[in-house]
Amino acid sequence: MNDDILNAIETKLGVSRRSFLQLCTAMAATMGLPKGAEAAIAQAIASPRRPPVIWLHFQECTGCTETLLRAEHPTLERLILDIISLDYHETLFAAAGHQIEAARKASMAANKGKYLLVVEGATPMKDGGIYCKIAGQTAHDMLMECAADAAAIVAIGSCASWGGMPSTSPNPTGSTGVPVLIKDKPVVSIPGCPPNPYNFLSTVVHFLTFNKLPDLDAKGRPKFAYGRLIHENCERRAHFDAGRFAQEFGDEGHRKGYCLYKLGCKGPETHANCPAILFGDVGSGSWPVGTGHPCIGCTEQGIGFQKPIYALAEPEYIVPPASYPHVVEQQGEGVTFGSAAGLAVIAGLAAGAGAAIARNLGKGDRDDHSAGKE
Ligand code: FSX
Ligand code: SF4
Ligand code: F3S
Repeated sequence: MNDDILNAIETKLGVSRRSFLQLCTAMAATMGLPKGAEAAIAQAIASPRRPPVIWLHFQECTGCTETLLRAEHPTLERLILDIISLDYHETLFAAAGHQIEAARKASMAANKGKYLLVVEGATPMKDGGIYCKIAGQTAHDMLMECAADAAAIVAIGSCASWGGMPSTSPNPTGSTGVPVLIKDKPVVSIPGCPPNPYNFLSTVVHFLTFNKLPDLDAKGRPKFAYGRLIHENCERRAHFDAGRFAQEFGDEGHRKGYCLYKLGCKGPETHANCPAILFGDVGSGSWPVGTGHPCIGCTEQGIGFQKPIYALAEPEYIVPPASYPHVVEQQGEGVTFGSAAGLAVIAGLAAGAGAAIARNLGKGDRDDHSAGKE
């Protein structure tokens, strides 16, 4: 890669070229792209071309936006906000009222067929859609208006993907997701409540680099992020295979980090890369099961917000025994890793390398700089 591009990156993002190249390589690996794709990714990120983005907010808690912005080290949100041109976002814009609506219409008119539409939140359809209105327009009308000239649509979060929490039974406002309402445009869903920002970043980078969305599964989710079950990469999987389960919160098995299946963990029927890429900035990142809470299946339509926490998951291809051994003190005995579980964990860790690098990008460079000054 030529020096001009790398210099441009150092100036644009304030990260060292070595860290940046590591990130591009790891991102290409995470997305399962062929060798050489890292150069195309680096070039696309360095390019001054920034795709215009119109970001809508409907029925939601704004957690999707928050998860992008609340990294302790300004890396992910900086990468995202530097590679796109955010032309409309109710929460982040200083402007409001007529001014912000005029900005949205101006951007859409100037970028017909070129802008990316990001939708956060569910769309209520009952009673003419009156339960969510922006600037006097129903969410549904605004969605249709903005989708008409979009190049592609990203449904960010479970609410936009299928209705998520607002659509929980009895679904009083008739909430639903973007894929149900838009059939004539490419729509990618990035479910999760909130979704992992790294999956959003990778999807946007894929669009920026190749001008198309990544490969999707049957539910419209990027395969690179939702192709495996949580259960396949879970660090507690060896306990599952060995029949060691926490029986209730706070018991000995729970304190020892045993499998959370009997506490209602939906990892065996939920597809997502949470255990591989982790969330947040605490230590080197964490995730629900890592903190001792069972996965509630927030990325899986039909599971998250629908299947109660007390209901046991139905593993897709490993049926556990009907009764479970009690937790016993195992002095001197290590946990035996089933080879499939061991390999899956290793593969999962490799897939999460990009997120780990992204998480530490700003931090590492900042540490390097401060070390250099001493
Ligand atoms: Fe909240 Fe987003 Fe959940 Fe929904 O994330 S974190 S309720 S998926 O739309 O803001
Ligand atoms: Fe991990 Fe849950 Fe599977 Fe247990 S049931 S191994 S805690 S994903
Ligand atoms: Fe959601 Fe389960 Fe991941 S609850 S964040 S899919 S571990």
